Amino acid sequence: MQTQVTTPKIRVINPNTSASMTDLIERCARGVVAAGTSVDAVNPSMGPASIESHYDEALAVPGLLEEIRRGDADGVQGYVIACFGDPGLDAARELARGPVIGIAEAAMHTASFLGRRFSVVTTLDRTIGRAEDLAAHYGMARFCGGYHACDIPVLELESDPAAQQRITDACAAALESDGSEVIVLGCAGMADLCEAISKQLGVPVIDGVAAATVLVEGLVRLGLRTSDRGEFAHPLPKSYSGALKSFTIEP
Ligand code: 5HY
Repeated sequence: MQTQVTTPKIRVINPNTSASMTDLIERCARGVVAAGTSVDAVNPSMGPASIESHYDEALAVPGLLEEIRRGDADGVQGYVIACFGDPGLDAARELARGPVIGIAEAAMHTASFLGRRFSVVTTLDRTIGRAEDLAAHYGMARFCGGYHACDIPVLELESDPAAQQRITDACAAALESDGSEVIVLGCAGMADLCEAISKQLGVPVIDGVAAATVLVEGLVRLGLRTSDRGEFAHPLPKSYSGALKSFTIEP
């Protein structure tokens, strides 16, 4: 029997530095947790404005890890990494005291419970390789019928008045071409669209922010956290130098 935690304190980290996207993510996360769960969303002060390349992703990780350290100091019990590339997920698991879930892994696992096959609809074509690699890494590739881009850069999701329609059209085309039954939205910036698209297309549409938030809430309620044994044990004491000096792991 696990210890039940009655008031989970969850933090959703948007690893890009777009404060308006963080607000959207926080609204969506708050909309799905149980009464009594505290959830907030933050973004690092350093790093890329959006994440849509391997370069962006690598440079988003130090800021993300800084937020994990800050969260642990604030008494946060569980974390969501709210970017569909799940950047820094393994490192965050080593560092954080509580469980950490990425939105891609949460969305893909959730979709696999709801149909034989899901389709991923993401922003730019160049991010598809990362989604494919993650699906393979998570053992989810066999559930995935295809990966599709709607050709809208991350930061234009908010400003392009045609974005919702274009994403909906891409989802409809994906269901058709893949013979799939479920849609996974491939960007945290699409978090507010899943209900409308689901209503319009008549299939489950998964937003990873909502899925990861309720999954981590469940783990915290169960008193479960990342195992300290083996691969995800706390990083070994080590000094870091130069711009990364503050990342030194003290003995
Ligand atoms: C995301 N980029 O969820 C990803 C998604 C993408 O800044 N937040 C970002 O487009 O690959």
